[in-house]
Formats: sequence, C-alpha cells, structure tokens
Amino acid sequence: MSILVTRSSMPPLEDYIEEIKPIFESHWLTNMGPVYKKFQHQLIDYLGVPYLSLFVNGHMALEMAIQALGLQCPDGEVITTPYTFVSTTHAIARNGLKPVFCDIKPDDYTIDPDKIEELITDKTVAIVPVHVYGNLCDVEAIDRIAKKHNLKVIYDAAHAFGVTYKGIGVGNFGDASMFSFHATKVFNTVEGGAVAFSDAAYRNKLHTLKNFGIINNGNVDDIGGNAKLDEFRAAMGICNLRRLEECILKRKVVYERYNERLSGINGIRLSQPQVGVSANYAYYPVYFDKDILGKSRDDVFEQLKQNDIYARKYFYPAVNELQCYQDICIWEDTPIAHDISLNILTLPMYEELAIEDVDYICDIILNA
Ligand code: T4K
Repeated sequence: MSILVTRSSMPPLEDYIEEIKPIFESHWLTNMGPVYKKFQHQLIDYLGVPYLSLFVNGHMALEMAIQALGLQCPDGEVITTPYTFVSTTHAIARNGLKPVFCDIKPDDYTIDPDKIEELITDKTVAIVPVHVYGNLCDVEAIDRIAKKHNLKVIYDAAHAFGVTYKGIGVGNFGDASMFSFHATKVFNTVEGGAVAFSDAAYRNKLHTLKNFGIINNGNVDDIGGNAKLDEFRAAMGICNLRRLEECILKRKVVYERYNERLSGINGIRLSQPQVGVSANYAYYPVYFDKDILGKSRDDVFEQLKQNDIYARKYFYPAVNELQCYQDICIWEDTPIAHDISLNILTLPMYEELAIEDVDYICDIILNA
C-alpha cells in the first residue's frame, strides 16, 4: 500500500455519531449553532487564548483576520515570508495589500527578524509571519519591531495548533493568529480554521465579516462574506480534540524514530528542537545537501516514489517564485528561502504511521 505524506486523523465512528445526534434532532445545521459554540469554548480552553472565532477554513480565517484589522490603504505593504503555502500570500493580496517578501532563517525556516526592519517603509502596515512546520517564529523580536514601528502582526499559525512557548499558547502572540483545521493538519475538522486574538473589540468585527457583514436586524455595516464553520465540522472538531494529546504523542514516537535513523549523517540536516517550545510534530522536513551527498532532494523524492512512498516538496517553489508573485520580488532577494525550497523534502508524518514503515522509508533514503 502507498505511503502518503500524511493521513487524516479521525475519531472512532461511534464518537462522531454520538456527537452529531443532537444536530439530527434540532435540524440546526449552521450559522453559529450550539455545537459551534460548544466547540469554540473548548478551543479557547485548550489553546489558552482570550478570544477565538471559528471559520470555514484557515485561508478565509487569515483573509478576514487581516480585513478586520482595517489595514487596507492605498499602496499598503505587508512584510511576510516567501517560505509558506501560497494561502498566506493570497490572504494579503486579496485584501488589496502588497506582500513584501523577507528572507528566512536557515535553521528553523521562519522569517528572519534581522531582515525585517530594512524592508519597512512609510507604506508598511503589518507583518504576517508563519510558524512554518510548527516551528515558532522569533515572537519576541517580531513584537519589538512591531511596537517600534507601530505595525500590526498577524501570525499564520496554520501548522502550529497546540504549540506552546514558555508555557504560553502560540495563539497569544501578535494581534491575531490563524489556525488551519484542514484534513491534513495535526488537528482537523475536515475543513476549518480559527482566529485567536486578545482585543475584545475585534470579536464583533470578525463575527460579522464571516456572516456577510450583517450586524443586527438585517443591518450590514461591512463588506463581508460567508465563512462560517457548520455544525457537522464543529462536531468533528469536538471528537478530534478529545484525542489530540494521544495523537500528538503518537506523532512524537514517529518523529523520534526518524531522528534516530537520520541524525548524524553528513549532508542530511534535520530540524532541531526549539528552546522553550513544546512541539506538535506537524511535519518532518529534511534538508538534503547535494554537494555533500552527491544526490539531490529531487533524487531522494524519486527514489521514494519508485517505492510507492509519496513525500512532498513543501514548500517548492517559494511563493515569490510563483507566476502570480514573480513581478513583486526576484528570488535573489530571498536566497535562503530559495535554497531551502530547492533542498527540503517533508517525509510522511501521521499518527498511524508504523515504525516499520518509518524504518522502510529511512532504509530507502540511506541506501539512496
Ligand atoms: N497557511 C499555511 C502555512 C498552510 O499550510 C495552509 C494550508 C493555509 C494557510 C490554509 O489553510 P486551509 O485553508 O487549507 O485550512 C494541503 C492542504 O490542502 C492545505 O490545507 C495545506 N496548508 C497545504 C500545506 O497542504 P495539498 O494540495 O498538498 O493536499 P493534498 O490533497 O495533496 O493532500 C496531501 C496528503 O494528505 C495526501 O497525499 C493524503 C492526505 N490526505 C489528504 C486529504 C485531502 C488525507 O489523508 N485526507 C484528506 O482528506 O494541500
């Protein structure tokens, strides 16, 4: 059987049936119903954040998180990373703002705070960093820069559900943080997402934006859309949240086995644990140094594929090399992101991945 890069975590069917029974009784399917509210409360507790708003997916959550901060202005610029899934950049551009790409750090692949300030102009309105692979950005340095220049910070925390830093939930940094609950994530609601934030005033804004901008009695004060999470997906979230800790522990076992097998090999670079960060083991990125190994990331990818193993080149090409953003920035401006995107392979990682399969994958890599 093929081994894919990931496999959705799912609750036992009976648990889900139990959770959706009230929906069948009430016929209340969407529009912020009782299951949605229950799920929202549970997430606020789990993530340890003051406020949270649920969305139909992570992308719309990020797009509306930016919109709700009222950042739109002629020629407004947002500093962000090119080393991410294209959704991050689209969320900025679809708000009429110009993404300005900042290079990343070679060790954890997150935005390099030492390179942010030189990109700030009088048009800069915000920074959108990404906790890529669940690696925490340098939140302290980013906070200092944002305060100094009076900029908003919206974190793309799509990969970082459940991550904490010095015991603080990752959703507490910046003005807002977006989580994705897509089927491929550590925690899923099939499709889904959320924005965590600390300013109560922001709550109503987000709430109305995802419901067409309707405030009350049919009054509409904003150009919103429809981005509500429905009751069935909220029920899936409740079931998956119940078993999340177990799921993360199983991922940890897989992660440690990869580490055991692949560490200490000249030319293979693994992610290092970050100080003070409790990880969620979302992805297993490996950097293959062709100059040392004589084989490239693409060679390893093909070798695995021939053995029915489908690792992925997340994130290749870097976003600023995609056709729709090529005009904004040349790759030479972000050489580290360019190099990382050419040489990283994310290996299969999911809670049900058997240790024998991890060994099989590592054998193929090491033989290659
Ligand atoms: N920001 C960042 C940094 C992100 O990574 C993402 C999403 C977003 C924002 C936006 O969040 P969402 O709007 O998606 O909530 C996937 C996901 O569609 C996307 O959510 C994710 N990032 C991105 C990194 O990866 P694909 O096109 O690579 O997925 P796909 O369909 O090839 O699936 C990958 C593997 O997952 C399959 O080989 C098998 C497994 N799988 C997939 C699906 C759809 C399952 O086991 N079950 C499933 O239902 O984009």
